[in-house]
Amino acid sequence: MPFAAPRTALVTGASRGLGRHVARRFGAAGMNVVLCARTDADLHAAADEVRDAGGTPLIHRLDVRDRAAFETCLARTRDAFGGLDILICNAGLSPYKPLAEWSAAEIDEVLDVNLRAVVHQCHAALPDLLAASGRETGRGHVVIVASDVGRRAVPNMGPYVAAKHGVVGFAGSLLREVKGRGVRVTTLLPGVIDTHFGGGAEGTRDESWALRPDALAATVAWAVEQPPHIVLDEITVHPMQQDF
Ligand code: NJP
Repeated sequence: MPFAAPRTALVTGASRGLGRHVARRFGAAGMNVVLCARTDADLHAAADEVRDAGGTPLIHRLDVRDRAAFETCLARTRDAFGGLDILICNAGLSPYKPLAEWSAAEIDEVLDVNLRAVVHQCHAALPDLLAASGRETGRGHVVIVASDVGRRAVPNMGPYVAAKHGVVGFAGSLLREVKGRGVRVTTLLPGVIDTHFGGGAEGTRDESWALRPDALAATVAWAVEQPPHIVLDEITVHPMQQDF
């Protein structure tokens, strides 16, 4: 354990899928975990899991597209835990269909959730993360859950591919800007994950071609447990059978 415990982590998209597994992992590490998403019942179930694992949960229901709501969440986090150490920008979504079939509202939602919200979250949380690293180098840490389609193109997900390429570029820029001040930025580029993404249900995809979200959450936990002088800047993870 390279850091004085407990640290405080904020996880977006914590109601289900990868974010919920990350929240539970952080709970098991004794962290304070702020859980953000829109679905109240799922957030409460996720918070129970964090508590059962040994962490201290705080629920903040929000739409990640709402900057003011995110700032309120940061203020509550400071009040409850004295600051923020780890920001996990994980919330994401996309339809899968030819561009001609996307509505204008769907295009905006996908760009806003997967790219615009991430930039705003990092901007809003940066003072807290810099303060954390001012206390202890490497304590302030952002993990951005991008996608392998942030590096390559696939059809039928044009706005999502654009957003994920954008977020990969943003994360690289932010890392180079803040690492001199002790803040780490890690970008995760996963392949297909067995979650609810795209309308599926967790546990329904064959593990030979879909990553188990608990295994990927362990990778996120591994990144934030690195010694303070190491940053895992980009991590690409694929199931062996995925065509990549
Ligand atoms: O998906 P899913 P994953 N405001 O659907 C939340 C990336 N990725 O865990 O608000 C706030 O199980 C939603 O919460 P709710 C992907 O792009 C995935 O797989 O309650 N929250 C839920 O908690 C994403 O960045 C695959 O509906 C919002 C969560 O996001 C990350 O992995 C492949 C929201 C989504 O849970 C986690 O996605 C890949 C909003 N407006 C990258 N909109 C894959 N699964 O195959 C959504 O390369 N959420």
